[in-house]
Amino acid sequence: MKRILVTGSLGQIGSELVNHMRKIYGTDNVIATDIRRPENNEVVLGGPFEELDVLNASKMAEVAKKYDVDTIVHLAALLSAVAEAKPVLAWQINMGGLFNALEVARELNCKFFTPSSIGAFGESTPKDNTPQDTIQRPGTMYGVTKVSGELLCDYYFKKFGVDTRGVRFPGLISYVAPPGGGTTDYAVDIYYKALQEKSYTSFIAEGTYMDMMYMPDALNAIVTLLEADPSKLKHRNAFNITAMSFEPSQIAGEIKKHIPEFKMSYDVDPVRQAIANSWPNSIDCTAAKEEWGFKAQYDLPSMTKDMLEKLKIKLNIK
Ligand code: AKB
Repeated sequence: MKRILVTGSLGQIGSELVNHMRKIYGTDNVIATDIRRPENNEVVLGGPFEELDVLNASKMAEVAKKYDVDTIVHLAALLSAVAEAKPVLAWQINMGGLFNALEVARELNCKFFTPSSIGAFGESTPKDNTPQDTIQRPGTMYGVTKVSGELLCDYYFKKFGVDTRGVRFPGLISYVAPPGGGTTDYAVDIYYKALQEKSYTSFIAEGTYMDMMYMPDALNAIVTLLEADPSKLKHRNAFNITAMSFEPSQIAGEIKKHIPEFKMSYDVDPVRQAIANSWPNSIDCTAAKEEWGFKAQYDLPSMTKDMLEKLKIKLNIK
């Protein structure tokens, strides 16, 4: 990879991936794009940045040509809860943006990465140790766009030879940028509230298991998969990956080890709870391990320790 175009660079993943890739591939070789251009933002100021709405196909092609990119990381998408509230917009952005990005990749012969999600599974999917290849009949618009996206990326690989690769991300936890509109967001919010208020009201019910991953492991996974030897990839779109599976009282228990006065209560949001109920409890990532050496470093205790340390600094809490 010489030059990488990233869409949705100011979202939860992009805010960290762009800096991570700029360190690996060189500042000028990672072109960050987003629909907005905030002032005093590290991603905007730290290297090449272009304002880009992913629904503007000609502008996307123009930017890709201007920088002579050979890789596209397409991140711009609506998350599950927002997509359920705005299903038409979610279809337009998640599918329209992906289609435009794939077309640019086809025209310019680019390597391509886009994330799928545990949201690509549904009620009829086996819940525990969910296999790589299994039933995918999601009941949410987010899930519909994620399964369709996986199929579209496979199609572009088979039909046009575009080197498409993807993972099914679990809930991603980070202290840099908030996720904004997902079902797994409680597992990020809880750390902020634990430090700021010593209490948290969870919108996800006790006993609801979902897969999760700390952002450093997610960033490594993207780069490792993009660098993987294509001859080893039996699957492409998209690999199950996970680092841990927990339910709300377990993350609360882990936080209590650092903040003993921390209190957890519940006020369940029926929409997000229904989405969570339709997702796996835990997924099997054997294919990712075998085909490109996926490995996660962080578990719940080590992630919690790091999150609390980093957030204390960010929030200026003594
Ligand atoms: C969401 O909750 O929507 C995302 C996801 C698991 O895809 N974090």
